[in-house]
Amino acid sequence: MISTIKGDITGLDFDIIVNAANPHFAPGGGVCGAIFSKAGKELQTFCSKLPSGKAGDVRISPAFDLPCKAIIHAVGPVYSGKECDEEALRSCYWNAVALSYQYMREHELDHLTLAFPCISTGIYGYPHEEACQIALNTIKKIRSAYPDTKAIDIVFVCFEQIDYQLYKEALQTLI
Ligand code: AR6
Repeated sequence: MISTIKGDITGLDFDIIVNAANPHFAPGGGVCGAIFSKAGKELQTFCSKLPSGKAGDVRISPAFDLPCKAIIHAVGPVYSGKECDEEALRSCYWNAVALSYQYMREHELDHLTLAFPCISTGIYGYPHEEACQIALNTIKKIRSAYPDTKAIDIVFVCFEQIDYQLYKEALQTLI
């Protein structure tokens, strides 16, 4: 299932929540700031040992004090209007689902819950509507290329009304 809710991703007791991260996997503002402050110092210690990445890359960490089980840190692109932005944003969603699927297999789960924020649409400035279309098209593509990934229930957690409205409308046409 693919759905959307409005709210704060840090409160969810999902298997995995996704962080809109920076290339150093360091604490920051926005959803990243909320995740690091609620997960506790141990998350910062863990993430400081991760190799730095580039836009589109993902890493996984434990959730420490958060109610979910793990966090996937996805490095969104800083919006520049170039074609590479779209490719990088697509990679965030594709790689996060692929890594979640790997986690599901490793933990011998037959089902997994995964929550995404609207990556890059805050501090990184990606236009909301384009970002929403890229996110949903990517999820659609990976589910059709790898049908086993349909065992992952995906929820887009929108902090802002504009995103919630966009996802609600786009999901109606997608389904
Ligand atoms: N739960 C869900 N979504 C949230 C929350 C929350 N608690 N808080 C904010 N959002 P942003 P980016 C939404 O700025 O644009 C950080 O400093 C927010 O409304 O968090 O990818 C990182 O370290 C927006 O829709 O991430 C990076 O340096 C969405 O999350 C940089 O910001 C993404 O906004 C990443 O920028």
